[in-house]
Amino acid sequence: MRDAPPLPSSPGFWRSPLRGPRLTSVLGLVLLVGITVLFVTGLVSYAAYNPDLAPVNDKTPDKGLLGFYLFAWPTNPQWLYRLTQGVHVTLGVTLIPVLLAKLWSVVPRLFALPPARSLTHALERLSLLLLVGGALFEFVTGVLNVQLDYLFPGSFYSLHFYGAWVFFAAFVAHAVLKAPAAVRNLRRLREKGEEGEEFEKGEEGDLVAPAPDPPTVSRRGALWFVGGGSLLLFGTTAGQNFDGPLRRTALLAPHGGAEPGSGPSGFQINKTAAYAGIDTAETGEDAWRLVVTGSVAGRTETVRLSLAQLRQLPLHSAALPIACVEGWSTSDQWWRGVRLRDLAALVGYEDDPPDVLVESLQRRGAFRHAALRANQVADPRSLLALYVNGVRLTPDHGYPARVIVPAAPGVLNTKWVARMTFGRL
Ligand SMILES: Nc1nc2c(c(=O)[nH]1)N[C@H]1C(S)=C(S)[C@@H](COP(=O)(O)O)O[C@H]1N2
Ligand SMILES: [Mo]
Repeated sequence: MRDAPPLPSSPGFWRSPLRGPRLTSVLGLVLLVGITVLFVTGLVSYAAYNPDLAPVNDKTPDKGLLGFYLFAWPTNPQWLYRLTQGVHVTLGVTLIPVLLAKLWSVVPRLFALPPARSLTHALERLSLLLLVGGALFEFVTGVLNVQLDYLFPGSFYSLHFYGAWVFFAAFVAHAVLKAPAAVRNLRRLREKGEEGEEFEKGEEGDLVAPAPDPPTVSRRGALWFVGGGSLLLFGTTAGQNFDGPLRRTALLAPHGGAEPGSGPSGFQINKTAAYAGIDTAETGEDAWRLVVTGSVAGRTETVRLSLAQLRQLPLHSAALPIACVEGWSTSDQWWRGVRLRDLAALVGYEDDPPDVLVESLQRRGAFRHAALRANQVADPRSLLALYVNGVRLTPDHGYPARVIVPAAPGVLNTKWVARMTFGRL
């Protein structure tokens, strides 16, 4: 009589000769390093929004203690956010094949029976559920936000933020439990070679197929395959942080691959004026006014400036990039406009400019307003820009006036500015 076909819960069901301590340990250690970097750059990215400054900046107002680490985001070096967010998104995309391979390498355990042998075992499996579910959730929400920014519901930030903490708690527990064995496994394998090695319980020996199929690819070949996938993703993503021909290699980047046009205004545009619902009647020289308000020592002062009047103020230049949370960035552009601290001085803040709330003509959308911290206002390179690369701002880059601040995430660089309120946010 023939045996019944094995079920996924029986070890004989899994026949790939690739599974085992080596594959799982190598992939696990790559993820240990990579995901730690993702977590840190992710937290840093959130801090860069200055969420503790004002409700308009805070995308996860119920975070409570999870905001314990927030700090005042600096303005130096001016490429800071370009680096941290570029690393976050590029590395996240690059690690996708490694994550998938790692999950594949341990998939027999998903079906292991009995579901729980003891309370400890039950807890361990529960933490694995959070680990695997959390990892998939973070990668999927991250990729969706980068790729489908226009479609993603407003909750991306909170989903990705809370998901990161749930995942990371499980990840730390898992890494503490598994990393020593992973290192031991790799060391032992290097010393004694692959075959016939006995692995202790909990050291991934159970992943070795008891009745393996003949190999179709070596383990080294499989690792090259995963690495090649990562390299391909890296090569089609990283270019969105550079100019010229390199940018055109960013085939996977939603904006990066598109030709941003040429000439002085030929750099990445996130939301167009049409998308933001900006009415040209409101931005015309006659209609548009900048309303600047401040209140020093209980006295509120308001100044209204036409575009012509703004142009009469001292104009300054600064070479600064735009770096978006989606992971694309521009090289330094040559902005020219009025210093934010000079605008603060107009309404009474002679020396120490305070925080400011910047509001756009735009009526709907989460990015129509943003708050900037005093250190950002005080930086002499922080401008209300009227020109870029020697020409007037185009409507899509924020005509007649937009904010540009060194090292800040793109979202704080409000376009089509109409109103600035200094102090008392
Ligand atoms: N009013 C307004 N300002 C805005 C936005 C917006 O949607 N509305 N998008 C922000 C985001 S997310 C980025 S990355 C930058 C992009 O500026 P750019 O389109 O000139 O490259 O503008 C910022 N300023
Ligand atoms: Mo952005």
